[in-house]
Amino acid sequence: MKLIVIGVGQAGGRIADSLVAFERTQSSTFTVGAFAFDTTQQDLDALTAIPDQHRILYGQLEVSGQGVDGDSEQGSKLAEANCTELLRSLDDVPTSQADAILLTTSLGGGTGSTAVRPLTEELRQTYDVPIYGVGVLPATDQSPTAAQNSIQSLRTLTGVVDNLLLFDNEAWLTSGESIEDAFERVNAELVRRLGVLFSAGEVDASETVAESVIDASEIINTLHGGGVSVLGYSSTTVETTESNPGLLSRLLGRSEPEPVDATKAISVLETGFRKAIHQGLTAPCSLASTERALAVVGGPPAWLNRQGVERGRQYIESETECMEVRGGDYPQPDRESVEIDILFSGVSLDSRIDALQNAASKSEPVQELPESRR
Ligand SMILES: Nc1nc2c(ncn2[C@@H]2O[C@H](COP(=O)(O)OP(=O)(O)OP(=O)(O)O)[C@@H](O)[C@H]2O)c(=O)[nH]1
Ligand SMILES: [Mg+2]
Repeated sequence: MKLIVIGVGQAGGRIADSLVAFERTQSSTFTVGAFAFDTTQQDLDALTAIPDQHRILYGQLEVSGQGVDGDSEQGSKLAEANCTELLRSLDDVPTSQADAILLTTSLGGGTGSTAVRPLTEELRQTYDVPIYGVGVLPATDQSPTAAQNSIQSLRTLTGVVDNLLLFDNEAWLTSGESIEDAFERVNAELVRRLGVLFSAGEVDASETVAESVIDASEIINTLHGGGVSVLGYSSTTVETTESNPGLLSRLLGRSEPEPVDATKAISVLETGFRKAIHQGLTAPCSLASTERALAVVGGPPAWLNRQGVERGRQYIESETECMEVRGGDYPQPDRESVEIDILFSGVSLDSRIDALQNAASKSEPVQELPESRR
């Protein structure tokens, strides 16, 4: 699936930047352009993968490149005033190739979380592809302002973007780690899940033995219907041995992988699906509320056993009670692990919203999130 990726604010910019860096490790490309918009100069300067000319500072007259420090009112004003100009920068990439636009941001800051709505509204004037958000929830005890901003932006953004993929810092940050190390680690976790999903749709089917390759429309159909989504993931190292090449293979200059014992492959896949569902979610949620799901099974082709993949799909159905579960392969002949990446779309997040609402109430009151958006 080809994407235009726009990271807004510090967390958003870093996630977009890491996604571009991840793409460079894959055999297929899935971005047609990547951008970072921010009110903080230092945070734009710290990015490494997004080209300089696509890192754009705004609001410098008002905040001198220092950011809005969580002030959502100011963030919102700056975004409203600058979004048309910011989006002009998209003119130098082949936007017509994009299947969707991805806006990444934290939900607890003042810049990114308030820019997504005006950017989305402006983008809709020109593009008719779906616009997805990736939003990072703050740790509960981080600050009442972050909690308040996140409740507010969740409420706004779920009604604005076509789907909001959530990542919850509370579930991923651990104590004893410097905050910079922690962010780098958790961003890598999020980006791996996003990257596998989007690059799986870009494998060239003619070059692989994949029986079912995912295309952009399947990702779009899974995300269709709005609401919030989470991603589950697991990775299992597997043996990859190459047999002595036969005559044809030698003539063609390639060696064939040795067949993998079916029972072993099925077992790896079954365990992988279980882990992806129960240990690897980007945000805790009630899986029983899943409306649609999509599983990508990546790894050396010999390990992508049909029966194992089908059992995994059935397992998702039984855990989510969702009957709309799509699946596809992501053959990666050079890898030594089997990766399972599952998108759960239309989930509800009850207990996290309650915790953030409690934390937010320690400062000024915010409007409650309507039941339908929980
Ligand atoms: N997962 C993750 N969270 C981050 C990262 N950087 C900041 N955060 C979290 O994001 C929230 C703060 O949002 P930022 O993205 O820093 O804010 P901003 O959009 O730049 O807005 P201002 O700084 O207020 O102008 C807090 O909850 C942080 O813990 C990151 O790289 N990864
Ligand atoms: Mg910032």
